[in-house]
Amino acid sequence: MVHEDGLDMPKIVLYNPQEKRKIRTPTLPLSLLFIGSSLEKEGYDVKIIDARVEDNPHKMVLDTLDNDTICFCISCMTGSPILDALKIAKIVKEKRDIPIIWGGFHPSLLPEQTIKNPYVDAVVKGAGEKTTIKLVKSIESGKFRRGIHSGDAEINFSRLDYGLVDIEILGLLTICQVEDVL
Ligand code: B12
Repeated sequence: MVHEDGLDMPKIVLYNPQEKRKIRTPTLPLSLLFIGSSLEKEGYDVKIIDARVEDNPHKMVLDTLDNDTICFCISCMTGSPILDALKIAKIVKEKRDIPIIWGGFHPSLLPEQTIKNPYVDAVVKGAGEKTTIKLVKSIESGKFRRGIHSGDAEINFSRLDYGLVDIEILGLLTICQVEDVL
């Protein structure tokens, strides 16, 4: 995207990770559409890659990353998406050393655990439309701070059954466990 003054707008790539099982009925990646829409309104060039439905999402990411890309954002649920999310985060870091921002249900549930991973530069805990803009602006001004950032609002955890059980007993992947797989 080219701005009216002729300069390329900073690009932000948003990624929805792949699940182990193939989804039968694709749904819209609502979380990223919300985040992407608010970034686009601020003038950023937003690319959403939904790995649940693409044949070769990692190649798409590599083809999309360029010198205008200032950060990579991942939305992640608990479970197998974490594995793909960490793989792509590693691939991105190896190609370009840009901040990787994680948000969505899993990072919001376990922010302290999530931020310990070297492929996580920032965790947004909760709703992210305004917070992502603040983070992106801090990257542009060189004031980006690694760590956990409170989102615009708490996510409604009232029906969040997985948050109430021990996920290790369930055998689900956690960010720290997956680190060893890579
Ligand atoms: C609607 C819904 C669905 C729909 C999806 C429709 C669609 N088009 O996407 C359907 C029925 C298909 C579905 C399926 C599943 N769902 Co569902 N779903 C929901 C529900 C009710 C709302 C989610 C939603 O779309 N919210 C609206 C969006 C805009 O909000 P959001 O996702 O929270 O995103 C905001 C923040 O999280 C944050 N954010 C999100 N991503 C990112 C990324 C970055 C970088 C940043 C900064 C911020 C950020 O900012 C966003 C905007 O404010 C939630 C429960 C709830 N209370 O929210 C469960 C929920 C998300 N689902 C859940 C699960 C488990 C699943 C399934 C795995 C179920 C299954 N066994 O198949 C599948 C997975 C599908 C997939 N991978 O996409 C769990 C996740 C638990 C967890 N710990 O991760 C939840 C929390 C339900 C629950 N109580 O257990 N789901």
